[in-house]
Amino acid sequence: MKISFINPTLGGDYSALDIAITVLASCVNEWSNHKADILDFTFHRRDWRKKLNEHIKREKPDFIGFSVNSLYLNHIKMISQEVKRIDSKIKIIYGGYHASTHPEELVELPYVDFVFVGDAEDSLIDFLNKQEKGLELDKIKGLWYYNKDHLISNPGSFYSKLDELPYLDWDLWEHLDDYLYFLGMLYQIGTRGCIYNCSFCEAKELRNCVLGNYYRVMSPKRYAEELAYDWQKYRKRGLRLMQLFDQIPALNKEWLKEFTEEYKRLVDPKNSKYSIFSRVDNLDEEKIRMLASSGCNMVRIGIESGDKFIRNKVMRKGLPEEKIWEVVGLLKKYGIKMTAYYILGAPAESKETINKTIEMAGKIDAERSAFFIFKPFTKESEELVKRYGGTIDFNRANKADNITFDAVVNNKNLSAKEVERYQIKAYMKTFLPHLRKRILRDNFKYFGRLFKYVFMGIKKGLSFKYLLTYFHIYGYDYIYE
Ligand code: B12
Repeated sequence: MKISFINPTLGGDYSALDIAITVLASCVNEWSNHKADILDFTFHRRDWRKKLNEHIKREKPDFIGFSVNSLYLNHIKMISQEVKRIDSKIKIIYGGYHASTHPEELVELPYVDFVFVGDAEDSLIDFLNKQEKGLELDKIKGLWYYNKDHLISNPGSFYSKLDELPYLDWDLWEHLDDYLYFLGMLYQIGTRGCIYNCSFCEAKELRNCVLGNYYRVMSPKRYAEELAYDWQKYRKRGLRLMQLFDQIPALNKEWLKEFTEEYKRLVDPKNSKYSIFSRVDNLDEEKIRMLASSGCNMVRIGIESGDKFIRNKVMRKGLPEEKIWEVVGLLKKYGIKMTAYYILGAPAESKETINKTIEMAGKIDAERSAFFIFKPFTKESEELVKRYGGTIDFNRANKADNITFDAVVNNKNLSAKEVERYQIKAYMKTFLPHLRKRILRDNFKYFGRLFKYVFMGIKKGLSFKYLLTYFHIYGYDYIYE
């Protein structure tokens, strides 16, 4: 059997190098006789229908799979209908976050044949085997579908044998060299899930929709080995940084100690930089010293809001302010750069609270400050918007396909439009000083690099808005420095 996974990034966000479909395709190709490939629309936003048609004619997939993120659902629906228009015999499979939390919604869509709830490393291969042999599908883990008029809805589970996973086969991505040029990084994840309950994050709801332990870890040795393998394989092709997507990699000190020591043993930390996510309350001086000595040059931290009530009550992040300042100081002391993430326009947000966030961001003065816009894609978020007297502008919400731009909530004392204005104010306050420093230091070199990066990007069909943003977030640091 042949399955093609589609990366439906028609909105222009070329940072969406999807790990989920890469894991699944790598498992199908490594663990079975079936064949899996990846069809990526990131560099084909204008000719995706032609690209899709050619792919179907050439590769003749039996199935087309999508990793359904709530914000990509409209793109995925449009592409799915085009697949059926080209060849109605192709079966369409949905999986991923929105599929696991909203299977009842997606299984009703006329062009969707199968929905998988939960992880699918092994259940997808079971599905392909049974399809090939024409066997009953009704016992397959996490599978939802209509058997004639009878709805089959099997509970899904989390995959736990992470050490046994094949290495991610990034060569499945046709435009990998373009990603390495425009981003300079590859993604990896050696743990799955999270133990925290932030109200704006889908993690909590996913944990309630899927069976098994949500938080799982790969052995530090196995994880470090795969990273070393990626460095050896992709360094010459422009790899500059391993961007790790583990949500809480620094939670366990013993795990972190073994991981950083193994990583140092396998690669030269001076030219094998990596970046991690972390919560401030998962970090202390000893952990930061381990990270600094093993090549970690960037820690990406969710501060979320400068207002204590919004940060700890509404968002339920639970971060004491003094811990934020302690970690900011320690990262500076050990020369690790910081990306600070903030969310603007959350439930209960007002002019006072959003200004507190901008004030705090100015004081933290992270190397990079990213001001995302609140999107109520969790059921709890929708309730919180209402509870604090806000409303969701569904016209805006239906068009929004990212967390980087575009506000969709009108709070009692702050409209969606005002949130977008404050986002500009926030970047002016935090980004301009860094830009000024960069231009004064690099002068014409800065403009030369900017022009080349954006010109190349436009030529490759990328969006000007994202090119300008990502040049300063990823491009400049990872490609030129
Ligand atoms: C890593 C990550 C990314 C990576 C990789 C995406 C990925 N899915 O792996 C990148 C940087 C590309 C990314 C981008 C975005 N992300 Co993100 N991301 C995460 C993160 C931190 C971890 C996800 C993870 O564990 N991935 C590892 C893979 C292996 O696990 P998985 O995705 O669960 O996939 C398994 C199953 O779901 C299933 N499965 C998945 N897809 C499919 C497809 C088929 C056909 C089948 C059968 C099964 C199946 O099998 C997979 C293997 O077990 C989560 C946060 C969190 N708490 O989880 C947010 C999260 C998934 N992201 C989120 C968002 C909003 C985005 C963006 C829209 C942000 C933006 N740029 O605007 C984009 C969308 C890109 C996209 N293609 O989906 C939201 C999604 C919420 C929702 N309701 O959809 C989350 C939950 C964070 C949050 N705040 O809530 N993200």
